[in-house]
Amino acid sequence: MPEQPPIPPRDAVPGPDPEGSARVIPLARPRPGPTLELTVLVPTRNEAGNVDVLIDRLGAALRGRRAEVLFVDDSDDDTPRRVLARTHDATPEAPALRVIHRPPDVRAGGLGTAVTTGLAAARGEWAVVMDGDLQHPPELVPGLVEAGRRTGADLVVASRRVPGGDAAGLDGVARSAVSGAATWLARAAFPRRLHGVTDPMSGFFAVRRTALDLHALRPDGFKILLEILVRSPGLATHEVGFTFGERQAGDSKASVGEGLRFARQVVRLSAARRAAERRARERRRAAAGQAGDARQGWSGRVRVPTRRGA
Ligand SMILES: Nc1nc2c(ncn2[C@@H]2O[C@H](COP(=O)(O)OP(=O)(O)OP(=O)(O)O)[C@@H](O)[C@H]2O)c(=O)[nH]1
Ligand SMILES: [Mg+2]
Repeated sequence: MPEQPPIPPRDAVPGPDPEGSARVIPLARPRPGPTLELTVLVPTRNEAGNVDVLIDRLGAALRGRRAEVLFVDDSDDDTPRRVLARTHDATPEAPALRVIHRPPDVRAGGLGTAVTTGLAAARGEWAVVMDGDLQHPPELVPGLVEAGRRTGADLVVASRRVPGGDAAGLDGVARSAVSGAATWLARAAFPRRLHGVTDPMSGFFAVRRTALDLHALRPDGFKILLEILVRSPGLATHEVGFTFGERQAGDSKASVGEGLRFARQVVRLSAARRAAERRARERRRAAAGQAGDARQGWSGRVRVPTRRGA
C-alpha cells in the first residue's frame, strides 16, 4: 500500500459560505502569464479513494503544459482535503490544482451544474471534462485537445461507440442495455444536432470554451454533454474512441433518479427545440411578407384618411 500524503485538518476546508454561494479554494498558486492551454475539469462526489491516482496520472500526462486541474466537488468525504494535501508536492511542471467545494445548499443540479460552474471558472482555452473515478483514461486528455486543434472542431467527444472505443467498464448487462437505449433515444430525438456524435451520453469530452454560451444551458444531472450538444447550434464536433474502464474505488452515483432526470431532460430539450423551430418559421414568414410588401411598393406607412370638411 503506497504511503498516503498527510490529510489537512477538517477546518482547512471551509464549511458552508454564509452568503450561500460556492467558494473557490485555490489549492496551488495560479500559473503566471496569459490564459492556460487547458483546464481538466473533474466533477467529484465522494471520490476520496480515486483522486490521488487521478492527480498522479494527470500530472504525468500533462507534464510541461500550461494546464490546471479543477475539481468541482460536492463531497461529504475527504475528497477536497485529499486534493489540498497534494498541493504540497506541486512542481513547476505539474498542472496547477484548484478545487471548488460546493456546500450542500448549492448543489442543485448535481453533476450538470458542477460542470457548468467549472466551465465558468476555468482558465484554459480548452476544458476537458472527465470523471474522477478513473473510468476515463487521463492519458487521453492531451489527445482530445490535439484532435480538436487538428480538425478545427469546437468539441471533441471521447466515444465508447466508434471503432477503437469500448464500453467495457459499464457495470453489467443491465447498465449496458440502459446506456445503449438512452443513446438510441437521444439520437432519435435530436437527429440533426447529434449528427456524427455516436456517444452523446459520454462524460469525457474536450470543448473550446469560447464556443460555448453557458447562459443557454439548463444543466440538471449527468447528461451535460447532451445538453451542450442540443443547445449549442453550430458547434463543430469530432470523436475519438476510448475504452471506458472500470471504476477504481468508491461507489457509483448513477441511479434510477438520474434516469428520470435524463427522461425529463429529453422532454425539456425537445420542447425547447420545437419552440426554436416555431420562432424560426415565424421569422422566415415575417421576412417573406416584408419582401413581398417591398416588391409591391408598400412602404409600411399607414395612410390615415382625412375627414374633409369636418
Ligand atoms: N460535483 C459532483 N460530481 C458528481 C455528482 N454525481 C456524480 N459526480 C461525479 O461524476 C462522475 C461520474 O459519476 P459516476 O458515479 O462515476 O457515474 P457513472 O460513471 O455513470 O457510473 P459508474 O459506471 O457506476 O461509475 C464521478 O466523478 C462522480 O464523482 C454530483 O452530484 N456532483
Ligand atoms: Mg463512473
